[in-house]
Amino acid sequence: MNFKTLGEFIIEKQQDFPGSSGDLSRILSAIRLASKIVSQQVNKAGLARHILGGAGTDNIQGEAQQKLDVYADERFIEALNNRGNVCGIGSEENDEFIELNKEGKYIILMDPLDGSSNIDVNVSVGTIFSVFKRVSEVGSSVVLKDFLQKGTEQVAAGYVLYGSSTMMVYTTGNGVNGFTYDPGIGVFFLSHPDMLFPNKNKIYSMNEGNLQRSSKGVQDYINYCQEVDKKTNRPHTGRYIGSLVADFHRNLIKGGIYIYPATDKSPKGKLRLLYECNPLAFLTEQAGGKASDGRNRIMEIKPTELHQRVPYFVGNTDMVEKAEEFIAKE
Ligand code: AHM
Ligand code: MG
Repeated sequence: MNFKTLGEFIIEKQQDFPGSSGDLSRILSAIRLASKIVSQQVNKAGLARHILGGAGTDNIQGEAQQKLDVYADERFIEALNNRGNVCGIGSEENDEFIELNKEGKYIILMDPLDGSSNIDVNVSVGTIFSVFKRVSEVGSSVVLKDFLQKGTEQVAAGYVLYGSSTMMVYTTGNGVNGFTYDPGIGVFFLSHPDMLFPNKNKIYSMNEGNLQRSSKGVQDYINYCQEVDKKTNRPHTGRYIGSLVADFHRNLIKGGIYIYPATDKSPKGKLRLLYECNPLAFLTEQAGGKASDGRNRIMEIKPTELHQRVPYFVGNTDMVEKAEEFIAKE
């Protein structure tokens, strides 16, 4: 077993940049702390009835019921606010961005609990986060353009997967590293150093219930995944949990592509560019993969609104390029 902890790893990496303010390290530590608190709640969700189901009602003791995604949102905001170096947070849970410390240099974009509809059925969920430097002046109020930066400007991104183990996987632009949580002692250990998509085109993940509602290119690509061809090791294996972090994490380890295309019901796709697609795109590129909207690199899309949606194709480079080929032909 590797006994390097996430805390040690963060400090070690900070030392690679002499003179660094340590702000980014403090942000990563805040995320680590909030994720431990959320992990504990996720694990007892089946017992703690007040965190299941819909928010907005009172429980039997007259306490306001709180959905776990609202709970997670609050814990991450509190933890990040406490470090004092974050000036604003955009979250999938909040309509508007939130201003924190005017003196802070960093912006956070996050989906505090992605796939939360899976909580009630005991399926893995995740937190996704992305860190940017503000573009407005330090000391002033944050403005929308601080949040609407291209994914290429990310300084760090990652996810926490609350699965059979809790894991935190992140990048600061120097590769991807994964840490597994030991709840007995409350510590994340480096378990997956230097993660890369394996050179195996193995899995495709899409909600195939949407196939008839998708474009011809997507339909043709899924047909291609299902075709029998010994030479290219097809058919690919179909796996879809419906929880983005879990689907993404499995594909990162085993090799695969995750697709959420535009459909006639959701013409811009379902997933959010800022909270879900950009952070996983940064991780993907750092792990040797590719992230696209079917035609363009995700990280080069200039966002125009906070909750913008985008079609998403992410995973092994070969597989994403093959999907793009079919889309280019439609
Ligand atoms: P959410 O942010 O409201 O939780 O929605 C995102 C989730 C992803 O985790 C998952 O991949 C996708 O929605 C599943 O959508 P669908 O049920 O349409 O397949
Ligand atoms: Mg989400």
